Amino acid sequence: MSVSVAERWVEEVAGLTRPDRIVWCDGSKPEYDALVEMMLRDGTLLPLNARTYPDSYLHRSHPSDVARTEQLTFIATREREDAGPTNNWMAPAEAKSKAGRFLRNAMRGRTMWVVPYLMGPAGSSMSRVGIMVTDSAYVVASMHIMTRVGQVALQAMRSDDDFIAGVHSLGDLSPDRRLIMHFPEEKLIWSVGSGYGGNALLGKKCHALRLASAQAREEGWLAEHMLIIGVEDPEGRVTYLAGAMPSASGKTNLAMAVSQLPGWRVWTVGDDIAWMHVDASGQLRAINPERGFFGVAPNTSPKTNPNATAMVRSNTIFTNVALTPDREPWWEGLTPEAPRGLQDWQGQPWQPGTGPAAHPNSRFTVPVSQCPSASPHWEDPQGVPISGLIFGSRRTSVIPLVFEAFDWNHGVFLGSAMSTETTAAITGKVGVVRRDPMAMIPFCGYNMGDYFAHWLSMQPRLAKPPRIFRVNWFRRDADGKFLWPGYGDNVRVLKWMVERIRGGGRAQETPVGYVPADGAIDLSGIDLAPARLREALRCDAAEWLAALQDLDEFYSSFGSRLPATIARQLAETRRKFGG
Ligand code: SAT
Ligand code: MN
Repeated sequence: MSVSVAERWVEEVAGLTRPDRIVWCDGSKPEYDALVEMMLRDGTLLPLNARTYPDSYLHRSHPSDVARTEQLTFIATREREDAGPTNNWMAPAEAKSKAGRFLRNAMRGRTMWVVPYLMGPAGSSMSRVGIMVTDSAYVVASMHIMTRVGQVALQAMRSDDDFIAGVHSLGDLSPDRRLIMHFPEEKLIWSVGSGYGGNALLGKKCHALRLASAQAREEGWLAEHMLIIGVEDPEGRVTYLAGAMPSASGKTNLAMAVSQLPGWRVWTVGDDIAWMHVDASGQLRAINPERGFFGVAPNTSPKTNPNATAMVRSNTIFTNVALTPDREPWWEGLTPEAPRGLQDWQGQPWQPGTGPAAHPNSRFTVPVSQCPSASPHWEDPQGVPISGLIFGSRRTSVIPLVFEAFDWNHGVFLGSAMSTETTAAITGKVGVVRRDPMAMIPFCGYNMGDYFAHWLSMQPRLAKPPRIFRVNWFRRDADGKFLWPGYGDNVRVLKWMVERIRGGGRAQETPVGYVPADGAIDLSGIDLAPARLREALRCDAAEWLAALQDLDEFYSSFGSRLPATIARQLAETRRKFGG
C-alpha cells in the first residue's frame, strides 16, 4: 500500500520541527534493542539487575512531568459546543498557532522517529492505524511494547489517508510550554512538552480514547476506558465483562485478579481500553486495542496482584520507581518494609519518613503476552463477546459495593452519574470528589451530552443488551476502614454478576437498582462479618438525595445536549427516594 499521504505529512512536520534526521520504524526486535542501547548510553534508561530483572530498565522522567496534565489538554473543534462543557476547548487555528510555537524547530539536533502503529489485533476489522512522529526514544520503545509497530500497521490501512496522525516532541519539557491538542475533525494530535505516558504515547489516551471516541460515535461503536476480562466458573464456562474505572483505581488489579474462590478464575483481555462493536447477530464484541500494560506500580505486590508482579520480572520498562542497592525496582507496597539503601524516583538517597521513594504515579510498561492470566483469546480479531458492563469508581461513602441497573437506559444513567476521588494519575490534588461519567471525563473527545445519547442509541442494535453493574470497592466505615477486602475477593462480586447474567443471583430491588440479597454474595472462606457486607451494600436515601442534587447541577451544564432519557432517569430515581 502506498504511503504517500503519510510521507507528505511527515515532510510537513519535519519542515516545522527541523529534525537532524528522520527514521521510519519497523517495530523489529533489533530496532528495540538499538533504541535501548542508545538510551543506556545517554542515561535515558538505567540498567536493572540482569539476573532478577532481565532486559528491564528504569527511566526517570523530568520531575515536573510525572502524570497527565488535564489542564493542558484540549479538544480543538470548529464549534466550541462540539467539545462540550467537560473538555478544554480551543479553536483549531489558535491551537495550531499556540502549539506550533513550541514545536517550531523543537527537533533541531534530534532524530525524528516515524512510528506507524496498529491499535488492535492484526486482521481485525475493529483495529485502527496511527502514525506518530516523536523525538523521544523512550516513547518509541514504549510504543513498541504498547502497540503493534511497523509493516503490520501500514498493511492495515484501507486507504492512503486511513490513519490518525500524531506529532509528539519533548520540546524543552517545561510545563509552560506543554500542550496536548486533539483535532478530531482532522484525525490529528499535536503533543509537545511532555514525555509522560498518557501525554506522549499517543496511541493510548489521545488516539484510542479521545479521537477514537469521536470516530466511534460517527461509525456506531464504542471506544471506552474499560478493562476486558473473562470470568471462568468451575464448569469451565467463560463470561466476558468490560469495566470502566478511573485511572489508578484498581482496573489493572481487577483485570488480572487471582480468585479467592476455588474453581473460579479471571482471564485478562485488556486492562485499560475497550473498543466495542455490535456484530451482525446483535452481539457486543470487544477488542483490546493495546498490546501492553502501562500500569501503576505502587501497591502492586504478590498479595494485591501476583500476576502483575510476575509479569514485570523481564522485558519491562519502569518509570519513576525507586531503586534498591541490588539494582532492583521498588515501590511502596511491593514489600511490607522498604529495603535499606534505596534511591528515590529522582535518584537521591532515600530515608524512611521523607515521603514516598517511588513516585505515587510510577509505572511499569510490559507486553500483555507476559501476563500469566492473559486470555487465550486476547488477540482474537473478532474480539470477545461482552455479556456485562461494569462502572466502578472510588468513593468513601454513598455508593454500594455492587448493584445492577434495571435495564440498559438505567445503566447508562448510572454510568453518567459516576463521580470519583482523584488519584496521582493526574497532576493536581488527590482525593477530591469529581464527576467522572463512565470514567471518561478526561478522555471523551466530544460533547459528553452527545456521548450519553450515543450510549443510549446502542440499545436497539443489541439483541441482548449486556447487563450493567455499578461497583465501588472503596467504601469505608465510620473509622475509615475499608468495608470490603477487595483484590482477589472481588471475584465474589464477579460471581454474583455472572449469576445475574445467567438469570440467577438473588437480588433486592432498591431505588438505584438491584442490590445483592442477603447471602447472595459468596463469602465462603473469608472472615467477613455479614453486618459489614450489609453496610457495604447499604443505600442511604439522604446521602443519595444530596448526591443527586449535585448530579442535577452537573447535568444542567449540558443544556439541551443532555438526553431527555437521562434527565427522566434522574427524576425517577429522586421520586423513588421520596425526594
Ligand atoms: O497515563 S495514562 O493516561 O496513560 C494512564 C492513566 O492515567 O489512566
Ligand atoms: Mn487509564
